[in-house]
Amino acid sequence: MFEEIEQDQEISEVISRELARQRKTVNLIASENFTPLSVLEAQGSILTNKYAEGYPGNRYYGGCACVDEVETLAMERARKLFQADHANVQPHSGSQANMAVYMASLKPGDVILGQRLDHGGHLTHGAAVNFSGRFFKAYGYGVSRRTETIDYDEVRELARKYRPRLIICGTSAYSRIINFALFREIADEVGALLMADMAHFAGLVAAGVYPSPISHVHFTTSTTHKTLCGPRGGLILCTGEFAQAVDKSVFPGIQGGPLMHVIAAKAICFRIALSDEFKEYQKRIVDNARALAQALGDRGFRIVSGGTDIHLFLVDLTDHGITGREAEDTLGRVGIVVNKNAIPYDTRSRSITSGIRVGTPAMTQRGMGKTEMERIAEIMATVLSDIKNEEVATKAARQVEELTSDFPLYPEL
Ligand code: DSN
Repeated sequence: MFEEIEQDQEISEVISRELARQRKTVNLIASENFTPLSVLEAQGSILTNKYAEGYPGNRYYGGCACVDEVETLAMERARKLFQADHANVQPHSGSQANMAVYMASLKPGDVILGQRLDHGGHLTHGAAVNFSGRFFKAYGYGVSRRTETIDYDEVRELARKYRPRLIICGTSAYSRIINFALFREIADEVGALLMADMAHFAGLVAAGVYPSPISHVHFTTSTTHKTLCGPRGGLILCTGEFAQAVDKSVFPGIQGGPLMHVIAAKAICFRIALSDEFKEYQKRIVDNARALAQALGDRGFRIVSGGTDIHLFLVDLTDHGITGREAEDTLGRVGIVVNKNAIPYDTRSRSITSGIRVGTPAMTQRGMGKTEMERIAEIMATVLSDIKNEEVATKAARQVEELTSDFPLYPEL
């Protein structure tokens, strides 16, 4: 139809360069992953052409028989995977999943209590710059200065003081297991509803290597592209009593037509996540995170809270006299990709920070194990201990290239 103009050299050239970048770099961004080809194919499929506002069997458009099957499969698989009463697979993102739960359970101006962003929480858990902090009266709990783990006494104290309608647990930069039962006890004491945001560790939950929040909370939200390694998107799980409210909140509350190509890709990812291979993969992610944290610790880097139970950890660079931004830039130049991240009680701004966040889902997906974690730690430590040394950087870049070439990425592409 548009044969001439369809050949978009500019964009295809950039995509090729991005594929080369992904192949050649050590990706330690904790929230990123390499999705299987079957997921990529579904996302690029003709399902993108279909409007399907509504839910299976109850749409506002004709011609929905096939997409109804797709969405029903995705919902069934999500429920089975996480042992949940109800699944809504339509949220376009984790942020929209959270918004939908808030709209289902709160009125504007209601009080919410979530983990502070600068203590490992998430923007949508009540940050002042986010809708969650603007539409609702948000209070934040943090981690203890001594242990750098959630201070449950503070959570209880704040809950008693502010009587939130909704308490939010779940994190994006916190490496320890969350005590969902204790959160529920606190929520029940003050008559609050409880939501867990498992966007980061959903894959670990699916594999049974992290406790499931499902039986403790009223709502669970997630993304599908982090440890779950599916398409970019969101997911809501809830108890039966909130099923209708959540569905109405997603559509027509905050979204229009669902992205059926993405929902198909979510269904594929949930099926993969039910497999034994996936469980093994999730275990290896955590083993690798522990190995990498240990190896960096052995080389003099302070790991926030002293280690990790999950797929990520924070490194405090204060003693090395460098900022998170400098570390991100320096490592980036040698092909190791991380993000600067605030550490608890950070004295630097969010755009500078005193730490970096390090995660292992992506490199574990490429087949790397403990030996490679040692090599990566050695390269990182050498580079970060001498950030201005060009010779060190050149040698490190060569080592990264050698390492990544041993673990081919998307050879079919
Ligand atoms: N941007 C995600 C992360 O990197 O953790 C959270 O939304």
